[in-house]
Amino acid sequence: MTLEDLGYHDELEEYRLKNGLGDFAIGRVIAEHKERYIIKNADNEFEAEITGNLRYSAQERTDYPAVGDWVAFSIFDETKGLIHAIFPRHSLLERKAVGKTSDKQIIAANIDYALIIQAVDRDFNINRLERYLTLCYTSNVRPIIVLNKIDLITAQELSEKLAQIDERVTDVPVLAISNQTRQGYDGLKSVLLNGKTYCLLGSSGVGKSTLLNTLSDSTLMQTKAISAHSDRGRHATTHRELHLLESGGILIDNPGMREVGMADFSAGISSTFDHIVALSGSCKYKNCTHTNEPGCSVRVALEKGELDFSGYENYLKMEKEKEHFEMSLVDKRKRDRAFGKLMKDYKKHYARPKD
Ligand SMILES: Nc1nc2c(ncn2[C@@H]2O[C@H](COP(=O)(O)OP(=O)(O)OP(=O)(O)O)[C@@H](O)[C@H]2O)c(=O)[nH]1
Ligand SMILES: [Mg+2]
Ligand SMILES: [Zn+2]
Repeated sequence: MTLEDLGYHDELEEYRLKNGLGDFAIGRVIAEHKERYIIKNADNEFEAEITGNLRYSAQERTDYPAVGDWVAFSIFDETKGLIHAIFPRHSLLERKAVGKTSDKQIIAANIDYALIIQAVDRDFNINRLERYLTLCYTSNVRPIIVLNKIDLITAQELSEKLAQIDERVTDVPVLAISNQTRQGYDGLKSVLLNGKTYCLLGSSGVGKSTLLNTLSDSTLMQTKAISAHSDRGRHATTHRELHLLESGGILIDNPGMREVGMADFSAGISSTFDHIVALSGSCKYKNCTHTNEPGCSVRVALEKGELDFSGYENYLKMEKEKEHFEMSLVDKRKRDRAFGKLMKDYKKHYARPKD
């Protein structure tokens, strides 16, 4: 195994040399456990922390290493490490933290492709697919849709689902597989390229970890059967983990997502709904909301049946969330600024000058 198999490439090497990191070891973060990071390089795995300096200068979550990051580190005691620098990321998958209005959560860094996995039995949902697509487009990650557990439905049912996706989603590869029968595995393996990094996204129980295990022919990750009565609290995977497949390709397994929270989705929404954006160019009003304005081309297309109504509704819903998120960011900044001013005033009035 080489660093290149792990995804290392020329641009990273250039950065390393230009930034005086030549004396450090280079590796990739494959797991994180509460500010302790597991780093992998061609020789070994290391348990590492970040330097005090890095911690001191970190201002937000994105300044800390994430799974998928490339880092420069020093080695001690053979398998221990100290992280000195994080390499620039070519992509960062982030989502809104669950239950928080303006906080973001990092999913993984330096991802080339996301495998968006839905199980065809009860998880299948195109609105949610569109949310994942938007997440990918915003984060500079190429999406691939994977329908799993096709052993549970008939060929007829599968082709109906594929047709439904085709109605709403353009220009995204769609694969249909079964981890149980390995149907569709050849097609899947052909999209897994050596040195490229793939992030497994999807709800809990759709078979992400089973897919990783089956592809690697070993039990890398624990899996768990879904209880018949309730899906709540079953999460089999509780942390992110990066694995290198012997057949080529790097897979990052994730805990299932209960909701695909939106954060900064502006660029992503227009890519997911590019057909609506194209229509909106000929709306009468420039800031048309496509809801009740006269001369709205989107409404006209809907009335003519040229535009799928559920897709349109999903678009409006996500636009609304985006607005809401942006507002809460503005609020947060205002609060932060007010707090900053308070501290400044406090220091001015009460802090004594040093003598
Ligand atoms: N019938 C069928 N069952 C599958 C298939 N793939 C996975 N399963 C089953 O689905 C259940 C959940 O699989 P996991 O791999 O744990 O799901 P996961 O997406 O990793 O779930 P979390 O880790 O909780 O996010 C297990 O009982 C698997 O055996 C498949 O292709 N067909
Ligand atoms: Mg799992
Ligand atoms: Zn309009």
